[in-house]
Amino acid sequence: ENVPTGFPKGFLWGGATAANQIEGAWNVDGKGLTTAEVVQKATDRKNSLAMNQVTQATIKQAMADKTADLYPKRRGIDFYHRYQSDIKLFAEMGFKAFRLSIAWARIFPNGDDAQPNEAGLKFYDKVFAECRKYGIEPVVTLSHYEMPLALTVKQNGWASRKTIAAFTRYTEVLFKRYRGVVKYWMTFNEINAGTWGFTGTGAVDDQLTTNEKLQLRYQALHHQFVASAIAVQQCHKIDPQAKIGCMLARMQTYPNTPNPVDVRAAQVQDQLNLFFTDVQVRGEYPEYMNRYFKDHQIKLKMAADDQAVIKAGTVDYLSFSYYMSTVTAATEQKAKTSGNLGFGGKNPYLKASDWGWQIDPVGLRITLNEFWDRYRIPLFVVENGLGAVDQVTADGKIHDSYRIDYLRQHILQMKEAIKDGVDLMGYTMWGPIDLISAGTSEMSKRYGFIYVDQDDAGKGTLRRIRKDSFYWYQKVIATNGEDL
Ligand code: P53
Repeated sequence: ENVPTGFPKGFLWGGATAANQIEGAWNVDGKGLTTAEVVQKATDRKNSLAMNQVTQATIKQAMADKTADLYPKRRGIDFYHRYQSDIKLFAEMGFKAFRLSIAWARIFPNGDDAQPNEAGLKFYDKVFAECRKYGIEPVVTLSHYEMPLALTVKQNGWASRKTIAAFTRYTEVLFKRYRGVVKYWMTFNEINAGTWGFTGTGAVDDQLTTNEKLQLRYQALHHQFVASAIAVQQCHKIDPQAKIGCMLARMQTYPNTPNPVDVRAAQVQDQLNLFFTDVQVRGEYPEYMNRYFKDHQIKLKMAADDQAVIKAGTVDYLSFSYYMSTVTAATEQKAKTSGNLGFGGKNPYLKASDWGWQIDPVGLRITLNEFWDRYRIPLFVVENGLGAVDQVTADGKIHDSYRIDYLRQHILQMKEAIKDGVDLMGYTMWGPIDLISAGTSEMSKRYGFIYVDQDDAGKGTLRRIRKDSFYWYQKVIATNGEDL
């Protein structure tokens, strides 16, 4: 009788987005340019990292360009002007939660301005009020794959320790302004993406060797850990009712064969992923990373009290994205996935999306169980979904049964995990409304329940259309996950 039967009451069903992928309005109301807005659309759908690893030279070029033509994250889907009708559509689906991020550069255009930009704050005031109107809980990411570009130009973003102070000034403004308004926060989106060289870390590598890049990125990440821990403490102090989490891109991996050397390789791969939550949940650098740092000639510079700060700033809940799983082998695998991130081997038991992301619903149950065993704090799936090409049919509709299948399978496995005893707070699927892809900056990689009429070149009416999955998710929420 101690086995739960399904999703708990108050489960946070909803959807997740990021400022730079939806807002547009990149140069209005005092907003500064962000690191996301200097990234061009990927020329190769299956290699997104290349585009996201910008250099000081590509930044210069982008800054000289005052149009959004080549930079899709400058235009988004015009949420900035359409937030009322978009949130209304979320409410129509019955959303209990809407995850969004605040664009740091709307609040501090240069990152280190003397005063916050009131017009930027006003925008989020309105968005949160709109959510509240429908009883939708805003779940807010403080920094989602972007930061004020000026900080990157001036001090190479998170590579500089000075960025900690800039960030914590920003977060203090937010916690004070939204005390009692925002109950759920998270610090850095997919903090581990810092090792992939995503611009979100702000770290720009021109001609560095592999180990030099790792050195720079892990140092930048150390600064982010400290900044995150300070933000956690600020949040608790300013609004004791609020909860604040970390956010990991979970990369569930399996050994390529039962050969112990493969099993060990998978374990190491897993540690490199769990390192981030180990620091942010347990409040300590794990020993296994000392060895990794030594092997890669990485030497982290830490201030005397950094470790104490990290220890005092552990998170209230663990949120993560889950899209796929990978396979790890001790020796270089021949069968690579064609995934756009280029990591991990092919799993013969799984199918992949058109972007090479291997679809693995059971992996979500495994991940949830592992997290719960390891950390024993509430878990929150804040991203999961299928990027696919959608067709508008002659009847003006979008019959996205493949998306419904993907989501249904994953929700079923979450339910199993809850029955396994996992404490799961909610599920905000990724991209409830079509948006600009983080990895490739394509519009045609669509995740939404709501179709947006815009193509990769930015052409289209921006009209919103409910897909089949819209009505399906509405029913899922109405039945608290019973009718799938
Ligand atoms: P896109 C890679 C692997 C896992 C999550 O991604 C990732 C990425 C980035 O490509 O990013 C998260 O748009 C991210 C979102 C992003 C979403 O997953 O590349 O937090 O901003 O849009 C999906 O298909």
